[in-house]
Amino acid sequence: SDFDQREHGDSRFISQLTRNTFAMVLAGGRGSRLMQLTDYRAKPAVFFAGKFRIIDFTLSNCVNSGIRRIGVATQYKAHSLIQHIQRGWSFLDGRFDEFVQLMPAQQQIDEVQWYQGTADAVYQNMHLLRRYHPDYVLLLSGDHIYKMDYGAMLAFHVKRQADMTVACIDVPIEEAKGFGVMGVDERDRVVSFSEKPANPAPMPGHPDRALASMGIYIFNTKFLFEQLIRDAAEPRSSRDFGKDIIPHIVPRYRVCAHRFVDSCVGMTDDVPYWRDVGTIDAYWEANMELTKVTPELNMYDKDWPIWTYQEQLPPAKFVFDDDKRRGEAIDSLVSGGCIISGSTVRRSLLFSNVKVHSWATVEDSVILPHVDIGRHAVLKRCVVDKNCRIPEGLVVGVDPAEDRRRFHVSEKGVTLITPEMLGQGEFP
Ligand code: ADQ
Ligand code: ADP
Repeated sequence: SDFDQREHGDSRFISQLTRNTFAMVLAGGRGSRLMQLTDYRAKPAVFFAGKFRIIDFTLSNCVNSGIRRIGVATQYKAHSLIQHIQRGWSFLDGRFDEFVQLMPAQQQIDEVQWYQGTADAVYQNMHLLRRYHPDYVLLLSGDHIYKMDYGAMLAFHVKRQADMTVACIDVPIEEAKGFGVMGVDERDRVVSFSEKPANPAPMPGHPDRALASMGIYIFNTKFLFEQLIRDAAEPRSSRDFGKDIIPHIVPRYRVCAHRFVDSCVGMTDDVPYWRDVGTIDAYWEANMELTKVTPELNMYDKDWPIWTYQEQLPPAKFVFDDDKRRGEAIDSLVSGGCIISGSTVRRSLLFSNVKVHSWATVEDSVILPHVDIGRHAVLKRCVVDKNCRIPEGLVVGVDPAEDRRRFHVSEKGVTLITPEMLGQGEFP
């Protein structure tokens, strides 16, 4: 048959690799540029795309790639994240040696300290990793929205006989100072690395682009442990992969750069999709993009489902109110448990259990779960946090000076509304 022996060999080869990999998701960062959205939850637990949390995309990538031994290192404001993982990610089957395991900081080797940098978070869990004796450790961040087949990156790592492989993407040079920036040779071996450089080096032949680390690393396990132990004995180290470990190993070992385009999945129009939704503006824009007719992020791909925890809820409902005003939503994503009654929703995302009452208007907004929008309220370009009760007649997004007085307004004029700002905090 035409079924090529080599291809068959390749897929067997990759499934061997993914099975011998342990993925560790670093989910302890503060995400402080998301302002009050991360007051009570870590960035990976922030809601995204109408029914998911940010970390669901990374965890789904693992499961869909066939990597099903996963640890999640938590630290900052972890309650909401832990609850989400426990409720939503316990479907993996321990009988097949599949699991998502929580790795909370502070209970490990050194009891007086929380995790320091990212390398410390892994160092403190080495004894857990050892138990599973994986050949490879895949280190991920729980902060980004993207779809990626880590199997392709593993195959690259092994074929290139690398000690470590970094996933990379090219970014506009003016954005590069927020990343680890790399130089590579003609075979994509990394020859230089600088973490968040003030003057990023451009890619050869592309003065306006730089090659950025995505913070996704594959290590041979033994090599990783050696490096973590070495770094831990280094008094001046900040225990960080980007700042300490990678700059140390690049000139001494074989570090390769894997191009994201070679492993991204289900692209629309061949645009590789990867977003850091780290600011209110980026968060709002990435959500808004999903209301387009054909968004760049395809959430309908049966071959690459995005898993999450979901409550059992009745279907979204759209009703005429008593005055026969139509309740409607257009160019919008509306989740279970929502009721839109005699009101209009345009280009918006309503997460679970949002109620929109008569004469209200919601436009270009992201409304998180359990929000109640009172009659005659107008919300334009807003992000409304979970559990807000928007009072009757409140108008937001029309008079920026007025909005700034009560709420947080971003550079691009997106208004963030939280229960505290409305005087509805749990502990006022
Ligand atoms: P940053 O994202 O700025 O840069 P960092 O703040 O260390 O690096 O966060 C990396 C990930 O680890 C995040 O998901 C964060 O939540 C998590 N994290 C941070 N400290 C942690 C801790 N102590 N315990 C558990 N989790 C923790 C990194 C790289 C750059 C690269 C960018 C790509 O350092 O080189 O370009 O990611 O986004
Ligand atoms: P999420 O909204 O992220 O799913 P919760 O609504 O359960 O999670 O909130 C996360 C955690 O923050 C919970 O422990 C909750 O009690 C706490 N929390 C939420 N809002 C406040 C508040 N205004 N003051 C103090 N704690 C809060």
